[in-house]
Amino acid sequence: MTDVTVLGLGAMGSALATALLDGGRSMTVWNRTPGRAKDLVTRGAGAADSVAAAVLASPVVIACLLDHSSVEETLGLAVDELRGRTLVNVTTTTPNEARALASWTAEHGIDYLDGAIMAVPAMIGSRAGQIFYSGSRAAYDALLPTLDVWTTSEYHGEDAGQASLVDLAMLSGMYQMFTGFFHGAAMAATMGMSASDFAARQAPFLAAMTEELAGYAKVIDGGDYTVAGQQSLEFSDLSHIVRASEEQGIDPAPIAAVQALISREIDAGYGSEGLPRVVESLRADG
Ligand code: FVH
Repeated sequence: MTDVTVLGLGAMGSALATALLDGGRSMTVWNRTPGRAKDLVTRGAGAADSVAAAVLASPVVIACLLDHSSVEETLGLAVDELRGRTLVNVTTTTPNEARALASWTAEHGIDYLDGAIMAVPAMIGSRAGQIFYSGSRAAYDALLPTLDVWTTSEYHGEDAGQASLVDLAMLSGMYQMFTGFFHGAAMAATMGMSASDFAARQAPFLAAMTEELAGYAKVIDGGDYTVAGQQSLEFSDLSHIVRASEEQGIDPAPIAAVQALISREIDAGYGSEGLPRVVESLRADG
């Protein structure tokens, strides 16, 4: 028997396994395509040639595969062997996919903890990243010393979907920021400005604008978008940015999507209310 089993030795799975070995855990590993365990085996890990054998080797099984379907496919190969064990699934899934796995594992007597990794492989083994967890509180509490080997851990409740929800909500903000930069760089390029020159301007500006988020959050949590001192939706009309993008021959899609949310609230009669009211437009659409 070993302390933990790791299913999946891709870029992230390998980093997680390596950190656990560095942290003194004994380990059994499995990967769909053989041949990815060499370095880990050299360092003392056991390599199983089937999912079932890998699961039987440890009381705790960690799945770091590609997506929900790969997890379902892999776990389906060792349902009986998983019974009575703890499964920590750190594969990226949606909240409902995590909840479906929690239901499935409950039916099969498996203790389930879902994890969402807010880190790249290079950050594993340092305090630079975060991994959010949700699902079995007992499993989280029992495994925390092991989970902390990877990076900082944060528990978000018994609803197995919560960790993924926080993760994907934060990633949504990040990718929309990136897309805003890409759009701005495309506009600036039409005047001959390089993306690097644009980034040198945009990065400090965006960093400064993140100071606004706490104020917007306070209004949203308070639910009163008429609070004085806010930038109104009417003042936030962005149609001139949309037109400027089109005039320069750049697809305005990202900024047009923002303008559509603002226009929806203005058309509904809330033009004098604050910009954060866009949240209500999104909730209405949700
Ligand atoms: N890499 C990153 O920076 C991100 C950071 C945030 C979290 N993600 C998530 O971590 C999961 C694994 O990501 P990864 O980067 O390790 O991905 P790959 O290197 O492509 O490895 C994928 C492993 O999954 C195995 N696999 C794929 N499909 C199946 C399947 N149908 N059955 C069994 N295993 C499968 C694959 O095996 P193989 O291709 O070597 O045979 C790899 O072991 C992921 O959810 C990210 O969103 C990483």
